[in-house]
Amino acid sequence: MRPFEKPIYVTQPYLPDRKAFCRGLAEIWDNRWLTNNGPVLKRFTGQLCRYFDTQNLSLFNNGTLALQIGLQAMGISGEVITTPFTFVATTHALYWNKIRPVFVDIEPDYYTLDPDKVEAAITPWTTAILAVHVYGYPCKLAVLENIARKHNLRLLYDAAHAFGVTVGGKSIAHFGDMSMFSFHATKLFHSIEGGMLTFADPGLKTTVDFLKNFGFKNEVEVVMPGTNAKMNEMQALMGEMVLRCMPEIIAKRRQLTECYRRRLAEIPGIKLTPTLPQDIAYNYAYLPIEVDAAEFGMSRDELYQQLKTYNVFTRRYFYPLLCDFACYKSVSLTDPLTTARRAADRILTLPIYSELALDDVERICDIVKALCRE
Ligand code: T4K
Repeated sequence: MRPFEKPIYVTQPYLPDRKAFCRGLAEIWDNRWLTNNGPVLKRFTGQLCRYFDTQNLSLFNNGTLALQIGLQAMGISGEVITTPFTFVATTHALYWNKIRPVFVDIEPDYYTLDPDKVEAAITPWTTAILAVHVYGYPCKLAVLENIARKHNLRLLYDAAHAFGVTVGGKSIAHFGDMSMFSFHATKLFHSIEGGMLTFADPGLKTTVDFLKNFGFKNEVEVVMPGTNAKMNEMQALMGEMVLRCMPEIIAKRRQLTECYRRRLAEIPGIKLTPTLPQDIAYNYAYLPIEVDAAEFGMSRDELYQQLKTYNVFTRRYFYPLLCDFACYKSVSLTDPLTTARRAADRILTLPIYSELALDDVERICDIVKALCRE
């Protein structure tokens, strides 16, 4: 097998037509309005309100600050039950709010928070659950909702990966008290950098909007110690141009995913996630596979290294577990996190992005197959 001529990364940002983007830039030049709630941002916000069928949303310069501000706006404190199997920003957002993360295990099919473990981890200090729709796979929404209601906890979702996902025909943004979406360049939907909060309580809008703009109510009144987390006009322009292409982006990713799943199913030691329930419209954000070293004949880490020699740059999202990072090692664990550890040691996320050719996917699968030493 020959290596790829050019590197194949785990992802590449979708780029809209350059001429069309330049026309949009010309409009920004003409406006001479670059940030601070400019006309493009207002237009983009309106488009997202229609896309998500809600007025209860606010845009940010990135997802991490959106989550930090969301937690602050909701007044979350004490302990929050969360997953260790996610990107580090999920827990950072808790820490920046002086909230103690309580890591509990994930379920083995889609790697989202295990509701059975959540209930056991509730203490008198627990105020909320922060679950992650990891890889865009919806959490166990109804069960988490019931637990949250029963114990009077707030329910927040890190939906960084879940743009475009619907459950029962309803956007994933409509579940729980609040959801955060990341619009980072590596996401299937992006605005270069960016983020969004959606929330059930319309009363939160004023607070989150104050918090992202220094707490300014008007030129002379600052009503809370806010920060600067505003989305600018260039980000909003990229966002609105990518938004128009979402149906094609998702359709292409679906095609690539189907090809991967068909080809990888025949390789011993490669485990794919189960087919999603019918009521979920997935966004094909990531392509995680589990590598069983004994069956495949090579560990996940060996496969990751071997693929690099073919110019294929996969990622071990999410390894190490957050609780194993130096800055979170002191967090005491009450759960052995068995499934999360297993996932962190075995999962590899394969390249997926809309410009990836089907032939390239076939070739990546050929390489994986050739590396298998069952
Ligand atoms: N919660 C969750 C669950 C998240 O996954 C994230 C972010 C957040 C919260 C926080 O949201 P943001 O504040 O970021 O909006 C990337 C992203 O930077 C990060 O946004 C993302 N999750 C995370 C899963 O992945 P890295 O360190 O893996 O990115 P990097 O630079 O290694 O990029 C990955 C690959 O993408 C590169 O190998 C090449 C390709 N790439 C990347 C960029 C930036 C390009 O081809 N072009 C590009 O412009 O974190």
